Amino acid sequence: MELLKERFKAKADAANAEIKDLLKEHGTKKIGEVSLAQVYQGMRGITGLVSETSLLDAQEGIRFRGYSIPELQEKLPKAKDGNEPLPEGLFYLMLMDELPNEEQVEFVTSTLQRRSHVPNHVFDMIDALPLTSHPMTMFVTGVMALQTESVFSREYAKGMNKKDYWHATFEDVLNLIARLPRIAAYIYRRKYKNSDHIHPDGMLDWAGNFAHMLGYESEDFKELMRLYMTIHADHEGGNVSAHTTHLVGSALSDPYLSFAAGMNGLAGPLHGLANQEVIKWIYEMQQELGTDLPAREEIAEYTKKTLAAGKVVPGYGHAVLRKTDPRFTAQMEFGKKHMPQDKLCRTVWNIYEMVPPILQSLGKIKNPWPNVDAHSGALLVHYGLVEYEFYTVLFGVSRALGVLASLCWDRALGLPLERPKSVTTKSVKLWLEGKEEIWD
Ligand code: HAX
Repeated sequence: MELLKERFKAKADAANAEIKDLLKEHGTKKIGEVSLAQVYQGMRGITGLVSETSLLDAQEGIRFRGYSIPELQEKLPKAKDGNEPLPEGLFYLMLMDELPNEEQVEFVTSTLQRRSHVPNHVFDMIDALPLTSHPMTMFVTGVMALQTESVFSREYAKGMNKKDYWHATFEDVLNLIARLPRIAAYIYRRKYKNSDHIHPDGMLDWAGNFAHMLGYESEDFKELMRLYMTIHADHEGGNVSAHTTHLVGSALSDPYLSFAAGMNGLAGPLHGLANQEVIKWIYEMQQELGTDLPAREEIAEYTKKTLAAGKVVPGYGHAVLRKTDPRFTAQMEFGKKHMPQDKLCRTVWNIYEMVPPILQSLGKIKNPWPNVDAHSGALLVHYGLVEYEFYTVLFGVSRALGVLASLCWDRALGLPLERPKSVTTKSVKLWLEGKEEIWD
């Protein structure tokens, strides 16, 4: 671990020097313009953040430190006899900006294993919530309870030198990532399996052990978890969960507080909760039509009905992407390989044929194509993980890898408190009338 930290510190020092020079020479260069519409419409397209771990291209999709998902599937180390990348390897890549070899990934796996103990009061806090609570509420509660373990907040209270922020953050980040699968699996077994909990298996990789603790032992499911945990990990800095984690972290809130805040954002239906909404929508369609394999025309009619009721079609559209999400494609390929006859997957593929032209015909939707959430639930249902309210927790465990690697960089680069300017409509009107210069 010390070796990993030393190498991270060396990289961070080099990056700091580079950014200092960059800003000295180019700091006054304009990176874009902001229109009034952007100010009112969710700041779409405004470049205003640095997030080192990944970059999203509207046409090509996500690249993690320059690598696309198919490239990661090819280049990242895999479990023995496995085909999917180990998410620990992606974490290493995002953190260290270099592809890990097998030994380096094994080191991350064993570091996480050693740090995975969850204190009892975390389980007590989760147990205090009614069983009817949403799994994301339980998840955030568990993370908040775990904040008692924060090295950052303890060291800060002692008067930590700002040069050491990165070091305390690094410790918290590894501890938190190590413990999240245990917390998530505890929630799943408590809510859906009569609190019949399963002990961790110290011989398994991070995602394989997570699958085991959830109660799914097949190799195929473990492979799905490795893929799932890899592709959901990061989507550059502006999405709600990443941005919130970064924003709250910018106040020097410790990684537990920052991540919990990000997870509250992931729990929204326009973001991570869309994965449960997709399966719920398909189940409701099946029920209404009385079939578990609706015909394409029936899907089209149901889609139009959903839109006419003033609802969104979950799993479709994106604030940045303008093509089919490569995370959707990766999951579709997994489905075609492992379960080509599965009726729910076939329905997802039929929806993919029928929905985009309908959304496009409305004329207002910028991206009619599926996002990551359009497919994930169908794969989980195939292996028996049918409790769709739990799906966003899986997303959250994966998202920790990206947003927490980013938080290490935030602290290592000394990124300051985030504080953009806001305006009131009254001040905008005065500005338009030339009576007030509100931006000076
Ligand atoms: N179904 C119906 N209407 C949709 C739509 C969809 N799937 N996607 C966009 N629209 C509507 C918007 O609601 C908006 O309508 P109004 O003008 O009446 O307000 C209009 O089309 C323009 O929206 P946009 O500019 O194309 O999209 P946004 O950047 O505003 O929103 C969203 C992006 C992802 C929030 C949006 O596409 C959506 O609500 N999709 C469904 C929910 C979903 O799948 N969310 C998950 C996104 C990926 C993710 O974060 N995963 O975690």
